[in-house]
Amino acid sequence: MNADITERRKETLVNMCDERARMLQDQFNVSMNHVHSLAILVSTFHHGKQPSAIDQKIFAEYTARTSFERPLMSGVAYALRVLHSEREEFEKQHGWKIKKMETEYQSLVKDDYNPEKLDPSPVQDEYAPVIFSQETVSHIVSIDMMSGKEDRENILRARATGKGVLTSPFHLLKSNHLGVVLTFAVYNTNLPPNATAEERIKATVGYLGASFDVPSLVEKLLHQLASKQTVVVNLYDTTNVSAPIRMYGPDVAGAREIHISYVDFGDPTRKHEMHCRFKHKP
Ligand code: WA2
Repeated sequence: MNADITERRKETLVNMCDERARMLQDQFNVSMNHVHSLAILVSTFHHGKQPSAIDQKIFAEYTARTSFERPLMSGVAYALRVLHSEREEFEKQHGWKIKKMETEYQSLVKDDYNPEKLDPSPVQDEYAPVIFSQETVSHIVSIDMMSGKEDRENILRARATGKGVLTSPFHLLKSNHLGVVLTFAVYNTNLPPNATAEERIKATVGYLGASFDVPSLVEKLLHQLASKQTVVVNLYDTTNVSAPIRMYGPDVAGAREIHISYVDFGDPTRKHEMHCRFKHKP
């Protein structure tokens, strides 16, 4: 009898956790597909048209009006690939300098954060300054995305693979939350699926990226399910099995009776898990 109740309770937890993990995964997947199609939009109407049909105003309007298609993204932006030999001309044309990303966590969350005050990017072989942004992430315009460790790794992996790639969780600019960035490379030709990494790198013209502010967007998603009184949900990046990173939820170290549901965010090099437990003992 008692065993029966325990068994049913366990089954309920499994179902609730799997449902939440699946919802998060599906919303991420549709958001990712839409970011991919934005990369193709920029390729077609910015790089594929002379003169370009996209400027900051059009990009901001289009991305705001289509934000419902990307429920898990807090903002999208486009960074252009600029070689060092092109830097001077690029800066003159845009009327601003390519800036270095400020990665000191404290300076990112302080209230007087102001991209105008950032230092110019030091000399590099190439840069990835943001030229178009959704209004929600306008603070990253003019920043060299290759000057941030996580963004840089994502850019290099995205352009070599042609796939959508995800960073590890890190502190996003102007946010006190952990987040992840999703990046798609934009190429100057329609590359075949079997193109080599060198062919891809050579054809790269820019990077379309989206930021996923994990705590606020997962909270919003789970809120829609009206069962927050019952179940405690945590999301972890478990790419490094011996050092999981808690991306969402309270510190529940040593909690018993948890159920683990796997979440696939579409980048096979990253692993994520949702851990669920009941709030109250039986
Ligand atoms: N977007 C928003 N906030 C951030 C961030 C980012 N990266 N990096 C740190 N905080 C334009 O991959 C190219 C977006 C990077 C794309």
